[in-house]
Formats: sequence, C-alpha cells, structure tokens
Amino acid sequence: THCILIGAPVDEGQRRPGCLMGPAAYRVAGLAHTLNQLGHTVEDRGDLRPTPGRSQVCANPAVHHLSEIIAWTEVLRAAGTTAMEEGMPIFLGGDHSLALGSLAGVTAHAHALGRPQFVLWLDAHSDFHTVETTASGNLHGTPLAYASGRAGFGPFPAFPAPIPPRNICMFGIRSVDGPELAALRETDIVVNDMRVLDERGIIAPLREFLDRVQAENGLLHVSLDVDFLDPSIAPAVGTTVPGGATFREAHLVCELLHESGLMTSLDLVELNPFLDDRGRTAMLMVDLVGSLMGRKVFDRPTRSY
Ligand code: DIR
Ligand code: MN
Ligand code: MN
Ligand code: MN
Repeated sequence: THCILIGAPVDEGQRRPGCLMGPAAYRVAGLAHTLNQLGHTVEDRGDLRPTPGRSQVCANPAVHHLSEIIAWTEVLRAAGTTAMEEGMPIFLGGDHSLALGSLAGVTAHAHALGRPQFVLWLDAHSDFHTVETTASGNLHGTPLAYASGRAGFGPFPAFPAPIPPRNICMFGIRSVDGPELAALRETDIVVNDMRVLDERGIIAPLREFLDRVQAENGLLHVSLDVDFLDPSIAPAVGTTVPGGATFREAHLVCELLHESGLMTSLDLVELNPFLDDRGRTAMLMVDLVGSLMGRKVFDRPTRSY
C-alpha cells in the first residue's frame, strides 16, 4: 500500500492544548519506519496549514474557534480527496475535529467513484453533536453529525454526499451527551457501546459491519480516537473515560481490519503528547497502525475473512 501521511496539528476543537504536537509525536515514534518494515511505501506530506477565512459566527455562544475549524475542514477536505486518488491517506491529528475535513475529503472521492462510504468510529464518545447542540462548544464532538448530513452546521460548507447513517458503526462508546443520545436513537447508526462489546466481544459485531462494507463494495474510513483505549494503557488524551478497550482488544480490531483488506483511509486523533508518559501512548498508536497494516502481534493464523 502507498501510505500518505497528512499532518493536521489542529488543537482548536477542544480546550486542552497539546494535540498540535500529535503529528510530530507519531513521526518520532517511528510511524514511517513501521510502515516501511511491513512492505509499504510512505509519502509524508508534512503538516497542513489552514488558510484563515473570514470570521464566522453561530447562534450557540458556547462554540469556540468556529472560523479556525472551518478553515481546517476546508484544507483537510482538499488534501483528503487528492490523497485518495494516489494511495491511502493517514491523517495525523490533532484533535478529532480534523475528521470534519478528512471525512469530507474521502467521501467526496467515494462519491466520484460511485461507491458508498462507510465509517468505523473507534471512540469513547459518539461525536454526534451539531454546532447547535454542543454544550461544551468543543467542535471535536461533532464530526459524525456533520458527515451524516444532520442539520445544524450552518456556517460550514455543505458535506459532500452525506453518509447514510447505517453505513456508520461506532465501537467503544461509553460517554454520550443527552442531545447526542436523543439524536442517535432516531438514526440507523450502529452503536456498539462497551456493554455490547462486554456481552458479545469485539469479533462478531466487527465482522457484521465488515461484511456489509464488502457486500456493498464500499470504501472504509477508520477513525481512531486515543480515548477508545483504556486510560491505563493510553494516558495521553484530554478526555479520558474509564473502561476502554484493552491492549488485546485494540490489536484484535486492527488485525481483523487488516485481514478484511477493506480500510481505505485512517484518522489518528486526540493524541496529546504533553500528557504522555515517556511516549507510551504515541508508541501504542504506532503499534496499532502496525497491526492495521499487517503486523501479526500475537502471530495468529490468518483467517480468510
Ligand atoms: C463531549 C466530549 N461529548 C463534548 N467529546 C469528545 O464535549 O461534546 N469526543 N471528547 O472525543
Ligand atoms: Mn485561540
Ligand atoms: Mn472523538
Ligand atoms: Mn473521544
């Protein structure tokens, strides 16, 4: 695979400064080397810089850095569409608001191909707020609402070809705000919260989703938020929530994704290196990318998916 690294040091989608150091931390932790060792080619396009646009306002007074996030969305969308034509984009965050743009970019490409876009969202949070419903005002909590075409994104550019909610699957969910829950109940988004994963394990729900991606010849965007992982193994994130995925569960998800051969783009988001413990979270994220791209951590026999 030709992997295209796109640094997106966006920090304005939340309030804990440090995510802007994420792309540098992934490079220091050896992301390119890991990919090369697995036989992939790597093209690092460096870090994007948003072009400041005109000042934007919205009715929700909690929302902050709206203009900056809109500018990030535009530059990421363009970079994402271009990269999809040439390889597999790996977006290095940066906070999760980068997915407003990465999803827009990859989905525009899928639409041009006439193929459906699917999304696997690995996160403690559902990120299903609109600009109008967010109480924190942190726009990192909004990308899935934007991508599924919910109303309430007035100042943003319209999302290209909104993703059908049934093509979106969440894993690891354990923190959902009231307005998100109300909205999620009205959609066909597949929400695999931690209760589901405790009862069913990770394999069956993931296979169900991957089967659909394959049956419909879809493109699959995977968005990996550091807080999907349990804080005991991944402390470098501003919004830790207890009860996350274990080391083994996380690697298993990644190995199954690799064996499916279906992933076409990837976000690595919310890493805050300022909160890390001797780089362990950055290194774990790089190792998970290794599993996503073909490394067999536990040397399991390959299953034909
Ligand atoms: C929360 C936190 N739902 C909010 N969201 C986070 O502020 O809207 N997403 N941390 O990853
Ligand atoms: Mn500021
Ligand atoms: Mn998130
Ligand atoms: Mn999260």
